[in-house]
Amino acid sequence: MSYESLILTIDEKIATLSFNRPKALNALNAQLLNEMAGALDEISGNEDIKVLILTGEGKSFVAGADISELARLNPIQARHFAGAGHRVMDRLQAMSIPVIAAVNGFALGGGLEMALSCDFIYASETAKIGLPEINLGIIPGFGGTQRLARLVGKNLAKELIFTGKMLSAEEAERKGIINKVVPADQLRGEVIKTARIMAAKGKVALSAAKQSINDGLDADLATGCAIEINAFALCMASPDAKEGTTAFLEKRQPNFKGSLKG
Ligand code: CO8
Repeated sequence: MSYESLILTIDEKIATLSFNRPKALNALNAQLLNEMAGALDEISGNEDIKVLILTGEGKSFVAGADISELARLNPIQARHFAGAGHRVMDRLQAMSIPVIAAVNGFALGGGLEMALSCDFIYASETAKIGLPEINLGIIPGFGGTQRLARLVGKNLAKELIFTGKMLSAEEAERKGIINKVVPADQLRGEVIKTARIMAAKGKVALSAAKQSINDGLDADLATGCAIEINAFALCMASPDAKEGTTAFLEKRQPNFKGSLKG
């Protein structure tokens, strides 16, 4: 499929989806969200893809929802738009493969909410993140009040959302929002290095680990551990468990070929 507001490239089991509205700092409009839903379908349907990277063209990751569109919405339309955004964020979070946000510049409002829906964030030293919706008289509407509070705790989330202030990448790293900060010209290389490490693992195990962590965090510890036990058993049903343990015993590198499609 071809997209207007996105660029999708696939290279050695790693897909990169790049937001491509650089003149509007990749602001999320209805068309981009629609295309995103289609692109996530395309990526999910491609069994060869083992890792997804999200990034942005130009000096921004995503500077938020498109304010010129937002300004025209009545409450019913706003509900639809927020719903469409939530569906994309939920979809990203539920992808069976790891998703890395490579934040190359501004990740504000809906842009930070997009990054928070990924599995983790790497960023360039020049990146700036925040939830500045309060400055527009609104609140985060694509999951920010929920995902940021779950990631950093309610008090820091409240401070960031109530003030709308931007954090530098280094500050966000110190606060546990970003995993790694690198010079801008090294961001792509660092993200690819980590993506390649993960792409060499078994798809079933990656998916089971992701689902256990995500589902377990929304549950009490006993339920989370029960989720893990079942996910572990599922891994043993995959040929990858046999391959991984055999490769170790034979002192060779494993070659994982397990599929989520059975
Ligand atoms: N929407 C639309 N256009 C934007 C946006 C945006 N979010 N951000 C930047 N642009 C446009 C600018 O209008 C400008 O366009 P033009 O060249 O035609 O004037 C162009 O991008 C370049 O921007 P700037 O000239 O402002 O660039 P600067 O480097 O000076 O500033 C900033 C960069 C600081 C990022 C600044 O552009 C800014 O503050 N942008 C808005 C950030 C923001 O408030 N984001 C939150 C948006 S609201 C949101 O995300 C809600 C999500 C939930 C929605 C729920 C649905 C109901």
